[in-house]
Amino acid sequence: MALFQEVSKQSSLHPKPEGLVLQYGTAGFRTKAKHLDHIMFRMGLLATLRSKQTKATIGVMVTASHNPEEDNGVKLIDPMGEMLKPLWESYATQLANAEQGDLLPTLKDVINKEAIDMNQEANVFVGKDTRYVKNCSFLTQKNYGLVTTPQLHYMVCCQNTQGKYGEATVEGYYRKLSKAFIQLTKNASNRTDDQKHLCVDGANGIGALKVREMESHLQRELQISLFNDGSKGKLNHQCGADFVKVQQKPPTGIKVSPGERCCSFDGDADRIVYYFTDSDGTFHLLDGDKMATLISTFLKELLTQVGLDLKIAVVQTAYANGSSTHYLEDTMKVLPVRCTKTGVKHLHHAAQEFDIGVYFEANGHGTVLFSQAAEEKIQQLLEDSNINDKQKRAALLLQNTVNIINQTVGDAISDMLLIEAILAIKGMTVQQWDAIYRDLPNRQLKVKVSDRRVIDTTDAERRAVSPAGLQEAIDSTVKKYTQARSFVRPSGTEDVVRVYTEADTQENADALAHEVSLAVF
Ligand code: NG1
Ligand code: ZN
Repeated sequence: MALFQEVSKQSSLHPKPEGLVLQYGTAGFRTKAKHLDHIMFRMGLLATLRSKQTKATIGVMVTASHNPEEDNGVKLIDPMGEMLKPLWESYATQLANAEQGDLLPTLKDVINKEAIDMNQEANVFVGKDTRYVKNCSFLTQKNYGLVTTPQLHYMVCCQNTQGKYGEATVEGYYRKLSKAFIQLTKNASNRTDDQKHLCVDGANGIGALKVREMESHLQRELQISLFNDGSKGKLNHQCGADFVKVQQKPPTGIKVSPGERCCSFDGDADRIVYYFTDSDGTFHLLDGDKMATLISTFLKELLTQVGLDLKIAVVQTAYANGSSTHYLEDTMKVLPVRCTKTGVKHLHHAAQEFDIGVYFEANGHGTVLFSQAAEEKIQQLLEDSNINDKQKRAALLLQNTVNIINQTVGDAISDMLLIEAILAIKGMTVQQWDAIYRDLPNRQLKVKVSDRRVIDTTDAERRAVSPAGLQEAIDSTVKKYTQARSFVRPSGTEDVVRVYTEADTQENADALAHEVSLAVF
């Protein structure tokens, strides 16, 4: 078939470096950009097949998120804007690692297994963050150019739901979110300019460009001072959400006064963390756990006000600060609080089991999912002429909250607008939000080992089952400390083992992390 001959010819222009083996991990393929030419080409092919098979639009996002500027990556987005189905992740890995001569048989194998009709039309949306891409030859279909990862997820979902979720354009995205934001903030009385002001660290990435684009839609209800906007600094270097979360300090390149409310995006703007520094110089981080707490509290209060019996839950990972889990389970009683493996797809999946599922990784990646039934009940309530004014106001707040949220994936811009709106409506300062509970001091470390895959875990990654003796060593070390907890797991995106610890003091969390690292090594 001429088509296959053409594929074979084109693919030889994008040769796979000999011996290079890559895996489609939690966030697609990610490695040094110079090794990705063949991957980009092959993922273009796979996206086309996935589109033919699902008879829907598929997304291809070129990004390496919070990784250093030299890295790049690519991931596919499934029809509802969600992560690629696991079986197709394995096809992606097979295709990526096929030697030149095996490429066509591997493609044909996927076509046969999935009974793909090759005459079916394919539709692929492509987007990229600000990283340099040497070869764009695979970008043959609808190319959105520079977009944040969540914007592309959003547009894929809009396209496949015939516009029910919104318009499949970046402008449409700004209009939907900003309209909801303006509606929500109308419920906040007498906001001062200080309350409307927010410092944003754009990580020198795509989020900075997109926040600038969006600003005019916000009618000065949010006034942003943008730092690390990409004009000088390097992407993610000493800045961005990952740096702030892991280093527990403000990014470089940001000038703020004590107490000022700040947030940092990551390189592709699907994560966000908040923070401030108080007058004695102490740094306060408000991470994904604090956001999940604020959002779930807000939603629970609204549900109580309207009298809707919807089941709300919070989904976290092992990295969630113990204080947050304790607060949610024991004080707030948002039940249940679920713990899943690291990686958004696991959290997303667990959150889908509830009427309202609030999911956040501690690192600031998260969103809220509303079941169709939940959205319908909110809509019915708004149409109900028997509800009183207070209920009506709460129902409208719920509806606009649904509209401000990007339910396809964690989204720094959408989460920022939601948090800003909640703080405004509740008349809450960032300090009051921070004081809801106090984080246990914690530490995250990376350990380089010769083969990280020898570590296997269970119980949502909270316990190691191999190598033999490792978990026992961790348990006996943890016992020496107060309020302590620790786990280790192989990273899905870097060639390292991650160590996490919590304890009563920072010194103890650090000392425990050091001891556990030695046990891993
Ligand atoms: P790994 O490298 O598997 O720990 C990291 C983050 C995840 C997730 C992915 C995808 C931590 C500890 N891990 O995964 O939460 O965001 O990257 O980007 O933050
Ligand atoms: Zn990211």
